[in-house]
Amino acid sequence: MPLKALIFDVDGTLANTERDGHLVAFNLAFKELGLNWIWSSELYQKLLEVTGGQLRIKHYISKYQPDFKENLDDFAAEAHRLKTSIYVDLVSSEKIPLRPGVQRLLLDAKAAGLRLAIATTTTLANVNALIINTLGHQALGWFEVIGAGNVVENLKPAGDIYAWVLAKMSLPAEDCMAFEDSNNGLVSALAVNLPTLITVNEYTKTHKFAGSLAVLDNLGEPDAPFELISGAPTEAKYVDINYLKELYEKYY
Ligand code: XBP
Ligand code: MG
Repeated sequence: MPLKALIFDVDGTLANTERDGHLVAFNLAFKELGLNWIWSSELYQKLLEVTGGQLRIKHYISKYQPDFKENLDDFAAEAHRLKTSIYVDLVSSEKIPLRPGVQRLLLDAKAAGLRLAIATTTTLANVNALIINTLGHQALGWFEVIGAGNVVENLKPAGDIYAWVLAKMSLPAEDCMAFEDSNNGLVSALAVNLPTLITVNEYTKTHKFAGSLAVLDNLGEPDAPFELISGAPTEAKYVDINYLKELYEKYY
């Protein structure tokens, strides 16, 4: 089939790292810095509209801590460095699991000869830690390109990170499919014309996802079918290469 590569977002798509990793790490970093800022899950859902940890911290301060006196750029950089090291420790010790169907689909895709890549806003160290601690060190080699936030100037929802990954793979968008969990991620993938399959999570289930291939609750497993939230009706019960082919052929 003409579909040659799958490009995965990380946070919220491969694992529920926003809720179980990033949010926890931001709060621990603030505590370690002697600040009494505690981001609730409800607040974090709103803050997620701003992608990238440093930008999110700056946005939070401008909106919710107007009396904060330190230099914003310097503070955000330092707090973010601390947050990243806390996150990496957390992911390495607590083992945030992959979402349903992720490992199975990656293995199926590899066996089918599909090329794999990652396009994320988060820091490379975070991606590496998650992959190593869920799939093992060797799995880093499954992804021929890992595009992480700071290699491009404009983070999602800009299309820069997907454009960067496509250029590195020397593939046109029509040979690939993207996997995302959020509207910011979808807008980023669509900016470079990548057909995109959505799996929602608790933070993104209210997003609209206009232009996606389909919206599912998760990728599903043979004994735990996905729920089709929107998109063309299908006989598929879980996302496998056949279902991807079905989506891809309907799209083109
Ligand atoms: C992920 C993000 C990131 C993470 C935190 O978005 O927005 O900011 O929340 O990671 P996406 P960093 O899933 O769309 O790529 O703190 O390392 O930025
Ligand atoms: Mg995401």
